[in-house]
Amino acid sequence: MKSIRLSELNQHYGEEVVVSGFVDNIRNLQWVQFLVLRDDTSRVQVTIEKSDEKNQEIVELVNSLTLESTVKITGILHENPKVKLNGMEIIPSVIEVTSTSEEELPFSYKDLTGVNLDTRLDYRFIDLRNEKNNFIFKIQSALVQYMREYLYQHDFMEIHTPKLIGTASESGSDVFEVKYFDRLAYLAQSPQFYKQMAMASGFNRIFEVGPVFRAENSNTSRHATEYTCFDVEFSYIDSYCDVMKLEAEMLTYALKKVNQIYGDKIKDIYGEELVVPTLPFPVMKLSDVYQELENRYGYKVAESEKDDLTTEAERLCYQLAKDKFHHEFLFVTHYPASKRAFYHMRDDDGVLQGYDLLWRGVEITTGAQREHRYEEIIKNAKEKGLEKDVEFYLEFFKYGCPPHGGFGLGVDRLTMLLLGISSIKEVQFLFRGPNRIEP
Ligand code: AMO
Repeated sequence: MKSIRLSELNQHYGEEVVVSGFVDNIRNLQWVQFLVLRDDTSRVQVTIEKSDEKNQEIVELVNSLTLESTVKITGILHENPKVKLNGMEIIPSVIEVTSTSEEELPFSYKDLTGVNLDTRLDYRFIDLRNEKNNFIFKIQSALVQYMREYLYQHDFMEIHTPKLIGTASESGSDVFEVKYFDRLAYLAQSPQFYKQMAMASGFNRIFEVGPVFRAENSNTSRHATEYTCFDVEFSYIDSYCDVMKLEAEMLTYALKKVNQIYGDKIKDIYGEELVVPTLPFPVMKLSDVYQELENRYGYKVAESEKDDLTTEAERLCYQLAKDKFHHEFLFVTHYPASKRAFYHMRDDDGVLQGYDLLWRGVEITTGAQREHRYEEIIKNAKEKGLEKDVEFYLEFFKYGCPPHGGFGLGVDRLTMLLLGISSIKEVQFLFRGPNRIEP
């Protein structure tokens, strides 16, 4: 017999069932033993009458069983309203130990107060047994599932681009080198060039969800050296506004779905209200953002810093978005071209055709219409002194390439903001940062 998932037990009252999971708790009383079994979906009580002759073997086994061992249990499932845990219990006929846990865990994962984050990350597999931590990944999975679903519905296809690359993809400085036989290779900082290559290949509408690598020595709460990027690229757009529109619609679709399924749980477990955004998302020019931040909140920065959003300005943008637009998202446009990647298109007046998207005061996306005209892209690359490094990329534009654009959305940051978790370390399955590449 196959094990039944614990959340599905309520369809099997009165039947013999087989269940498998971790030993979550044992209460050994004078006349009875209660064992609580846990799988990834729920928990169930297993009740063993000590006085029953035929239970002697099971009683002895439970006497020596350690918490967090795994077991497979066969028994009859009874509906029993007196049992606090889901109103049911299993009366076992067989308990088979499938793995034995050591008695002392490195820490008690059920109550993590006071447990050092580094210790938790060292034993992440224990830390993730905590219900709240485990749940992060269910929600992240749903979020990505529904973003994908939106794109599939709009005729996008998923591609997989290489992560081992011969030349640095965006800028030389933030790239990890790897030894590649008798030469050097690099870990891709972004699928940027390859998603644009897909446009030159006539693919028209693509996306990719994959790892990207950044050799940034920054120890902030929202930077990792490896993270998951949700990258989208599509052709025959008229302007970067088409890109912003698609992204806003995709996010709204996914957040609405996640809210339907998990909204209450997110509020219960993380205390965070999921506000499904309204369309369209508000848009502001960078210079107007600084003007409003000064007018409304007295926030001033030196002119020389106004070519990008400072971390504090980003943070204040949450307040601004709420006060001005009753929204949590804000698109910021009109960044100076000098500060942005060479592949972003500029209009005839040199205005950059790209944007950042902020949610709850944190940048989650960079997007743009790309420069697809061969002469122009060469000019832009030369201006940044990159024409040699990106020679292979420039070829993509020589033989016809549709106008196109796209964006890259940080999945880890998105998860963090959705659940109101303050550090990226807690939402990555395994955090990677300047001081951590283990386990
Ligand atoms: P960008 O470099 O802005 O753009 O990255 C896109 C998004 O990825 C997230 N992000 C990070 N998340 C965690 N740790 C980091 N170190 C980190 N760096 C960035 C952010 C960011 O908005 N090629 C362009 C995208 C495009 O134009 O399509 C790019 O990679 O959420």
